[in-house]
This record gives sequence, C-alpha cells and structure tokens, in this order.
Amino acid sequence: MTKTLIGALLASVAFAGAAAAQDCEVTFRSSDTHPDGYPTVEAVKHMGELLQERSDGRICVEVFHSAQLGEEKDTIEQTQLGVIDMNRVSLGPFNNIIEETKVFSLPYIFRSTEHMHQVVDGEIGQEILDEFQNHDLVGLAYYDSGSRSFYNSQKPIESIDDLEGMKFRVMQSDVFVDMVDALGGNATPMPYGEVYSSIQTGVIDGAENNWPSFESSGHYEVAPYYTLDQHLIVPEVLVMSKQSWDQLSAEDQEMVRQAAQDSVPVMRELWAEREAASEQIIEDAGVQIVREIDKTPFIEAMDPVYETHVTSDALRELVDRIRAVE
Ligand code: BDP
Repeated sequence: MTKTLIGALLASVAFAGAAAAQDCEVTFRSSDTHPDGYPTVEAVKHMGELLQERSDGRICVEVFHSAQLGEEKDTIEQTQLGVIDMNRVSLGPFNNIIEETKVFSLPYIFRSTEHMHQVVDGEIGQEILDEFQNHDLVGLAYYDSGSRSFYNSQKPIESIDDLEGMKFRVMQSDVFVDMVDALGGNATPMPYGEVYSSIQTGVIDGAENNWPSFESSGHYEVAPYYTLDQHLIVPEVLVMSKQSWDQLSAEDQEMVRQAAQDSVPVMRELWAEREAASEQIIEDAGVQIVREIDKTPFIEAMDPVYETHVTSDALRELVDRIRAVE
C-alpha cells in the first residue's frame, strides 16, 4: 500500500470515529459472544440504529461481538458492575444468579418455539424480565435461540442409552449439569470459547447447541454427529446495566426499552433465515444428523431435574402457568 492510501484510510477512520463521538452524547457498549453477522449481533445493531434515529443521534450503541469483552459469565458480572452497559446473553448463565430464570431453562418446558414465544411475549415473560432489577440489571427483551441438541465427536446418538458415560460441555448453570447427569452423561460446565479445543483434544466428547451456534462456532468440524433431541428451548435475553439505565431520563429509558422491543421481530426473522442456512452448511459438511429420535425417555428422565430445581411454591406456580399457556 502506498503512503497516501494508508494516510487516506487512517483519515477516514479518524473522521468516522470523530463523527460518531461528536453526534452521540452517550454510546452504550454492548457485549455478544457471537461473531459479526450472527442474528443476535445484528439485532442489537438494529436496536442501536433505532435508538440513534429516535434520539436524534444522542444515544448510540456499539456492539462488541466475538466475545471481545469476555465470556458470558464474566461479562454478566461486568454488566452488573456497570463496566459494560448492555449484554446479549443466553438466559442459562443467569440461572445461578436469578432463580426465576431457571423456569425458562428447564428441559422440555416449552413444547415448541411458538409456545416459547407465547410465554415470553406475555405476562410471565415480563415478570421474569422484572426480576433482573433486583440484580443490578434491567431486562430489555427476549431473543430466539431455536432448540438445543447434543453433538459429539464419537458416534451417532440414536437413543438415550447412547449418552451413557459421555462427557458433554454445558453452559455454566446447575440446571444443565443436572440435566446431562440425569441423561446418564457427565457434564462439564465451561465457557463457550473453550469448547472447540476441548472437543478437539478429547477433554470432552461433545456439547449441545442450536444450528446457528453449532455452525458459527465451527464445532461441527470436530463433532460430526448431531442428534435432534431438542432438550432445551432457552431464550436469549438483552439486558442493560442498572447503572447505565439510571443515568437516563425516564423518557430515554422508555425509548431504550421500546427500541429493544422493536428489534425482536427483526431478530426472529433473521433467526429463521440463519437456522436454515446453518443447517444447510452443516449438512453439506457431511455431519451425520439423527433427526428421528424417541424423545419420551428423555422427557421422563428429567423428573429429578425438576425436583432439584423447582423447589418453591413460586417456581412451581410459574412452571404450571407456563405449561397452561396454549
Ligand atoms: C448460544 C447462545 C450463547 C451462549 C452459547 C453457549 O446464543 O449466548 O453463550 O449458546 O452455549 O446458543 O454458551
């Protein structure tokens, strides 16, 4: 590259930075573990655009994708402390912090994505979002995450018996540890970013996730067996630090909440597209996919998980109400 070209590039970068800093009175830093282009990343960017537009350029959002700000468990702590303003995470890592979030992380609690939508879009969804306020956070919106299924490097899982003794990584939540144990496997909670090399080196046999994460993480390259047992439909959540929130006027808070809500339908559309695209990539790569599997023994094996984690009347009532939603 010539010096002039480099100079021109640097000047334009500096200009863009200056313009952004000048226009925005406040820029919220938002964390995401997923790479650029992933539906959650794009949805938060979209939310930021809405916010910038509606605030006449005063309020902006900058998305730090690809775990640039850290792994979920750590970024959640930092969001509680106000070091990070916003965070898009799975609800799973909140289970050990906010008890009520466990009900959305119970295996087979949702009958389908439609059922999950009905619940999170309704009053139960709002009640659980409200719980974040008691933990230095503000729950803004739920995003989709499809359903999670097991993949591994060893063999096709054709029935529950095949899981016996296999080592699976789970997200850092006791619910998921107990879920894998109840299925006969051995659970290892670990950060998402360590899963690829852990499968590669044989520390674990596999993990579990949805189509887009299985694909974008490249896990399918080291774990070429995927079984659609669909044990979890855990929604994702977009949260804000209570500290950042408290700096906003009541009107701006409402604007933030609304922009987050308005990004949900966009996210759902992006999600549906990405699920299909990821499935295609994985199929084309030659991953052996077990699509038909008897889920009844999986569902029945979950009784101890419910017994261990649904321990209060309040949680039992939530579970019953979720099940009653049509
Ligand atoms: C993905 C979620 C992401 C989690 C990841 C995981 O979108 O938030 O970090 O699973 O398994 O589906 O840790």
